[in-house]
Amino acid sequence: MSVDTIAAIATGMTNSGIGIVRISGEESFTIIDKIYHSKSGKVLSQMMSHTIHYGHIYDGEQLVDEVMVSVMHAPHTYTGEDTVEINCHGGLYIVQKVLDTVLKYGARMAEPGEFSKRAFLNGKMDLSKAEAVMDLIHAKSEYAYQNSLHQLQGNLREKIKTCKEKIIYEIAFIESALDDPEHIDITGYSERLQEKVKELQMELTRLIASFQNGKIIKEGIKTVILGKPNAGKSSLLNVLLGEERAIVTDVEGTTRDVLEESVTLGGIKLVIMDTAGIRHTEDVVEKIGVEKAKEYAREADFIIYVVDASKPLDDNDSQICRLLHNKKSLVLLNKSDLQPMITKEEMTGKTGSEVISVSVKERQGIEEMAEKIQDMFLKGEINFNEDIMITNLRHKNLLDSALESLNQVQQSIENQMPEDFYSIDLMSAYASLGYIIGEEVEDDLVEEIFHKFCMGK
Ligand SMILES: Nc1nc2c(ncn2[C@@H]2O[C@H](COP(=O)(O)OP(=O)(O)OP(=O)(O)O)[C@@H](O)[C@H]2O)c(=O)[nH]1
Ligand SMILES: [Mg+2]
Repeated sequence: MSVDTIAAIATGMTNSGIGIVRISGEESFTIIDKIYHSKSGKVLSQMMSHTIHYGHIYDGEQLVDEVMVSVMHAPHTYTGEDTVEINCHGGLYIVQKVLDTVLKYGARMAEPGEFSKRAFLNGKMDLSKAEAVMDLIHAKSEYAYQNSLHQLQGNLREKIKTCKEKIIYEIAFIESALDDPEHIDITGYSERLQEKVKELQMELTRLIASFQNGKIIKEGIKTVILGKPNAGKSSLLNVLLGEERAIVTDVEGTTRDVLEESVTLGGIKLVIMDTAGIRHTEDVVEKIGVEKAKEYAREADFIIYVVDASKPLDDNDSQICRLLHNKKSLVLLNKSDLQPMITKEEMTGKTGSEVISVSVKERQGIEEMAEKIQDMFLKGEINFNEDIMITNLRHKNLLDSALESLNQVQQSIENQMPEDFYSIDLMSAYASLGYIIGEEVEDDLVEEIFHKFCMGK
């Protein structure tokens, strides 16, 4: 393991009130002592752990910045190593200057995620926790935030560990029974094992099933707004975003391209796409827009079909209805502030979807829409304190293979195979689960996971 001292900018890459340069490793204090000066002549390496000190950073004779420096001694730090954090003025240029100074006096530039990788390697957190840190940073909705926060507290790890303990107990039993048949009686064992494996299978199946919610919570729902020209699609996008993102006019065919934005609605993230109004047209540019809209609709997780309820339905609507086929969708009967020409029943009949009446212009019905979407996508109530949700594809794949191995165990029991067959598959289920929390993970996987981290984390 490399024990050199690393440094990076831990705050964002924009100008802000303060910026933080983080240093971790054995040389952290040697480096800070060379560049930190205070009027009282403090030497930071002599200071108590978890204290913060006012002073200046110098590169030789040259003043770099006025700073506050946090001093944290190993092992009670994020990385488990000696750590120094320099809080400087938040201009990007200044923060970079401070970092350059730290590098000049002996630190090495950290790779993305290297602080967290060290935390993992020093046993400060397991792999699922490290991944939760990353998810937490990227969380864009309340649900995503809550879920990663709970994963960070280790509830996934606890669950996996319990499953692993149950498995290893059985493996140990089989092995010792085979070693010592005179003292350990194995008759009737396979029935007992069958029950225990069944419980584990149920447990894993539940976790795997949570991935659907988990994925939606983390990545958002790919949502396409469809409708005829002038139905109010772009107006809807703007209302959801709370800003005039898309051009809205009463000219049919205003939107030509696909506009993509993320919004959070009722705690769920929607990656929402406003499209060109669908109609038959000879206009070359508009035609391309209409084709694009259809293409995006085919790839969507969810379609919001906006209908101008003040106008009768026509052939173009029939075309849109065909695009809704086999898709999760919601129909908005828009412009409910005007005289209606279409009823809810009519639309339900045509689309088989839920229909709600709204007026985007007067912001009526948007709440109801948010609630509907939540009902449609999140199965049941989510209780973050009790439920564990899988949001990470790597975890899901490993759970799948653990479950597959347990299915094999059941198969072997049914086929009345000898006991040592059971332990082979139990062992691979055990290993798959271990990979989730980062036991027995090859170095390159660790490398790959931590590379997804931000700089300075
Ligand atoms: N009365 C009324 N007018 C609305 C409502 N929603 C949108 N409009 C108006 O309908 C017109 C068209 O709105 P847009 O949002 O541009 O419609 P669009 O579906 O994006 O149209 P294209 O981009 O041309 O496909 C604008 O004049 C809006 O102000 C509503 O709820 N009530
Ligand atoms: Mg539009």
